[in-house]
Amino acid sequence: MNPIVYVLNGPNLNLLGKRQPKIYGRETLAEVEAECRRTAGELGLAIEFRQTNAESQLIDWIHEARERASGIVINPAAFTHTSVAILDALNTCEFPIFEVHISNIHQREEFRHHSFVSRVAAGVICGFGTQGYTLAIQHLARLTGSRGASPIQRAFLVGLIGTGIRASRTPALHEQEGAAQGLRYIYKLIDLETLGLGADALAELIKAAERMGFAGLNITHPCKQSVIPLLDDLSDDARALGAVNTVVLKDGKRIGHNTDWFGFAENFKRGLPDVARDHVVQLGAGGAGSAVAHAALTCGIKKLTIIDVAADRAKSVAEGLAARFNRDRVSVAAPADLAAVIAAADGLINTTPIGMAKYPGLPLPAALLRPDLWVAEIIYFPMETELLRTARALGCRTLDGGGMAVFQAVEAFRLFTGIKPDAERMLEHFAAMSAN
Ligand code: CA2
Repeated sequence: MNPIVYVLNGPNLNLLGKRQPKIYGRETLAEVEAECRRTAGELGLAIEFRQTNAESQLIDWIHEARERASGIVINPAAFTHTSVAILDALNTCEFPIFEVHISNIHQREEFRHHSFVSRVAAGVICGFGTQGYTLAIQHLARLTGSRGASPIQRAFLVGLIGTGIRASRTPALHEQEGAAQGLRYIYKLIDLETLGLGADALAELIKAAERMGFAGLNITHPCKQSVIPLLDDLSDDARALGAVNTVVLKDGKRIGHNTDWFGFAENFKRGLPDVARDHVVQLGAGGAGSAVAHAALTCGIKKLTIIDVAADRAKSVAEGLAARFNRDRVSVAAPADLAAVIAAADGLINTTPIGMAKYPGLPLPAALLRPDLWVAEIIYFPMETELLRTARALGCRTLDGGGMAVFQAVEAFRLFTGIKPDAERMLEHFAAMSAN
C-alpha cells in the first residue's frame, strides 16, 4: 500500500483564490488539492487533503494521522501563531511534519513571525505561494523512500513544424516553463525552410516525431489545414475551425487541437475586459482569421463583420461561424465598405499580416480610427505595430498580440504534458524576452 500523507489546512484557507489574491494568489484550495494529488500520485504517495476552520477538528485529524500516516504537511493558518494545542498534538506524531505557509510570514505583521508549530516541524516552507505544498510533498516522498517516478525524471520532447519559424519565441516559453515545473522539457524547431522541405514533407516529419517519442507538435503556417488528414481524431474546436495548431501524440494516436482561439480569447478577456462588444470589425480571414473570429464570438461580441481582400475567404470563414453561432451575429463586408462599417463599430481586430516586421504599414487608413474605437492585434513581432502606435496616439484602448502567443502556448503545454502550467510565469517570461 502507498504511504499516506495528510495535507491539513487551517482556518479561512477555504477562501483561497476568492479574497486577498495579492497575498495568497488566485489559485483555489480545490486547485491546490488537485496539484497535491497529481504530485503525490506521481511519487507513489496517497493523500488525505483536508481543511477546517475549527481548531478541535484539526487536532482530531492530527490524532487520526498518527495512526495512519507517514507524514503531515500542515498549513495551520492563523492557529500557527496561537495554538499550543496543535503543537502538542503534532508532538505526539512519530513521522516528519512539514509546515507550509503560502505567504512569507516573516515579511508580514509582527504577530505572524512566531510559529508554535515550527518547534516540531522537520522543515518550514513559506513564501513560495501554493507551490510550497507540492515542494513539501516531494521532500516527504524522498524521506519515505517512495518509489514513484520523480518529476525531475519526467521528460517531454515536443516541437514546432512550420516555415520561417526561426525567430519563434514559443520554444523558449515552453522550455522555461518545463524547467520551472521540474521537467526535462525540450522544444525543437522543425523549420521547413531551413530543412529545404515543402509542406508535403509534413506526413514524413510527423511519422519521424512519433517514432522518436515526441509527446506532441505545434503546427503552424502553412500546415494548419493540411495536417488534418494525417490525424486520428480532432478536438471539437479543431474540427469546428478546420485548423490544427497542436497535435498530441499518445499511445500511437495523433489528436489535433486548436489552441489559437483560446489564446486570443484569454488575451482579450484579460486585456480588454470591459470594452463595448456590440459590433466589431475583423480585418483578415486567412491564417488565424477563423480562430480569432470564433474567439471573438465566444467572448460575447454580439456582431462581427469580416473584411478580407479575398472575398471568398471572408465568406467561407463567415459560413463556418454561422453554422456554430447565430447567423445574425456574422456578416461579410467588401473592402470598399470599410469606412462605413468602422464608423458603426465599437472595436477593430486586425488578423492580416500587415504590421508584421516583414509587412510594415497600416492595414487600414489611419483616418478611419477614432478614440472610442478599441483596437486588438494578433501580431507580436513587433509588439507595437504601426496600427497600435497610431491607435494609442489617438487615445484608443488597445491590445497587443503578446498575450495570444502566450496563451496558445499555455494550453499547448497543458495538452502535451497533462500538467497545468503557470500562466502568470509564462506571461512574465514572454515580457522579459520581448523587452530584449
Ligand atoms: O501564508 C499562509 O499560508 C498563512 O498560513 C495563511 C493564514 C495566515 O493567518 C498565516 O499567518 C499565514 C491565513 C489564511 C487565510 O486564508 C485566506 C485565503 C484567501 C483569502 C482570505 C484568507
